Amino acid sequence: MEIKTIASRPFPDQRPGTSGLRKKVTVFQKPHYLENFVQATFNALGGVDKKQIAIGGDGRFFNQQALQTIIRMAAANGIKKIMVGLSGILSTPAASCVIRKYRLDGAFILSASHNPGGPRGDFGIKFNTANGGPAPEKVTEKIYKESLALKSYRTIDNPDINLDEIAVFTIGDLQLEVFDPVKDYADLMAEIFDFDLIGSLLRNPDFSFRFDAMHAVTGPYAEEIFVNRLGAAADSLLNCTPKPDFGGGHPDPNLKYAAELVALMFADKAPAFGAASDGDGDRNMILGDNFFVNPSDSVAVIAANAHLIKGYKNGLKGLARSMPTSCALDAVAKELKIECFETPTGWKFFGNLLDAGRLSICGEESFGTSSDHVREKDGLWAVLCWLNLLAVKKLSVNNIVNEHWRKFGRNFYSRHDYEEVDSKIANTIAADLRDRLATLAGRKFGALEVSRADDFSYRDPIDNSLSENQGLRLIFSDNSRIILRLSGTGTKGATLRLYFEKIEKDPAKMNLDPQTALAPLIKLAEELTDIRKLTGRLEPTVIT
Ligand code: G16
Repeated sequence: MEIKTIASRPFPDQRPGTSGLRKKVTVFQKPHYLENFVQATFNALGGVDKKQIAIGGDGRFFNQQALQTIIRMAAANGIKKIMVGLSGILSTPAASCVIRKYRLDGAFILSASHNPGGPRGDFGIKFNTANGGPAPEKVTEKIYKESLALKSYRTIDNPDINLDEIAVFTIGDLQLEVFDPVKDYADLMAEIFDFDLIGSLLRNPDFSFRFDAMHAVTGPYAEEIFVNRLGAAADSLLNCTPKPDFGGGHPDPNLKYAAELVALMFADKAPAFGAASDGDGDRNMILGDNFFVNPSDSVAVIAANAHLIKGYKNGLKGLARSMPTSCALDAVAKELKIECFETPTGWKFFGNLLDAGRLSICGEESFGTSSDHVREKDGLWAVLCWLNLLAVKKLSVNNIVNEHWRKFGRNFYSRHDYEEVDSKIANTIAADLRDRLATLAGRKFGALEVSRADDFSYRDPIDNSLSENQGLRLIFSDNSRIILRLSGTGTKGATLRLYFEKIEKDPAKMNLDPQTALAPLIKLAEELTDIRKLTGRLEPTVIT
C-alpha cells in the first residue's frame, strides 16, 4: 500500500459551526476541500495511528463519495479499524451508540442534519469523540487551526469498497467492517423501554399512529423498531426509504417542513399520535390529534414523567436545556429537587455534564431531546418516550400536556427565524442590539420591564472553559424573555433567530394561541431591532 502525500492549500472557511462543518455540496466538491478537513481533524487529534472509528451518514447526495475518500485517508493515516454503517447509513444517535458500545475513538458523521440535500443542497461533516458526543469547542477550534495551517494530506489509491453488504475488508493494515448499526441501536432502545408495554399499545386497533422519516436516515431504524420489534402496522410509517435528496424536501421535522404529517395530524379523525425526525435522526417533532407539542414542553413532560419509563425508574441525576429553550424544564427540576443547567446552543455543551454523571435528561428548543444513554440528541428515543407515556397514562397527547401545564404553569414559547439574510445586515442587527444592552436594563416598555439584558456566556462547571457571545437576552421582571442569536448551522447568508417566552400560571389563559400570548414581546422585539424593516421581510421565514 503506497501512501501518497498530496500537496494542498488551506481553505479559510473550515471553522465548524454549531454542529460540524456545513456547506453547499458544491463547496465540498471543490478539489481537496473534504480531504483538507478530514486531515485537519486527524491532525487535531494528534494523529490517528492505530485508532478505531466509525463512519456513516444520513444518505444525502455526496455521502457515498465522501465515505470512500475518508476510507482511503484513514488507511493512509494509520487507522487500525473502521466500522461503516451498512450502505453508508448511520444516524447521529446510532453513531453515538456504537462509539460507546464498541469503545471506539470516535466517528465521522456525514450529514447536514435537517438542511436540504441533493446536488444543489447542503452537505456536512462532524467528528464525534470517544464519549460518543460532538467534539467540544476546544477540539473544533483545534481542527479549525489545523485547517488554516494545512499544506498536504495523506491518502492511498484504492478502488471503491462495496458498502452494501455486511462484510470485513482489509486495506493494508486497516480492517474495515461494514456492519448493521440498526441492530445495535434497536437493542439499546429495548434496554431503556418496556417493548411489551409499547408493543401492546401499537398493536391496539383503537390506537393509531404515524411516524414520518422524511425520506431520511431513520427509515430503517423505524422499520426495525416499530414494525419488526413492536408489531406496528407497516403503513404507520411514512417516507422510510432514505433518498439522496430527501424526496426533494427539507428533512426538518417542524410544522412547516413536515407538511405531509402535519396535514394528517390536523385533519378530522386524525391519528392519536404522530412524530417525525430529521435528516440524521437526532431531531424529533411530537404531535397529537390536532395538537403540536412544543419541543421545550416535550422535554419537560418527558422529564416530569421519566419515572414511568423503565430506564429512568430509579430517578434522574439532573436536567439541562440550552439557554434559548423555554424554562419549562427548570420548573420540573425544582419539583424533583435536582439541578437544572442552562448551556449555550449546541449539543456539545451537554457532554461534560453527562460524562460527569450530573445530568440524565436534556433538551433544546430546536427539536432535540435525549438522555445519558448516548451523547447526542435522539429522535426515536423521544418518540419512544412519548409512546411509553401514552401507554402508561392512557391519556391523549393533548391531555398529558394540559395536565403538565396545570401543574407547572405554561411557558408560552415561539421561535421566529429569518433565514438567508444578508450576513452584513444580520450582523449589524445583532451588533446594534448588543451595543444597547447596557441601556436597556431597568427600562419599561408598557407592561414589560427589563430586569436584565446581557450577552449570554457559559462557564462549564466541569472543565471551567468559558464560552462567550452565546445570544442576546432580555429578561423581564415577570421572567418573560426575548432572545436574539445568529444561527451556527446555516449555509447561505445568515439566519437570525428570535425566541420568545412568557410564563402563564392562570389555567383560564393557558389555551391561547402562542403567537397571541406572545404578541407584546414580538412587537417589542420588532421595535428594538427593526428586524423586518432591515431584512426587508414582511414576516419570519419559519415560525415554530
Ligand atoms: C444543531 C445542534 C443543536 C442546535 C441546532 C440549532 O442541530 O446539534 O444543538 O440547537 O443545531 O443550532 P443553530 O441555532 O445554531 O442553528 P442539528 O440537528 O442541526 O445538528
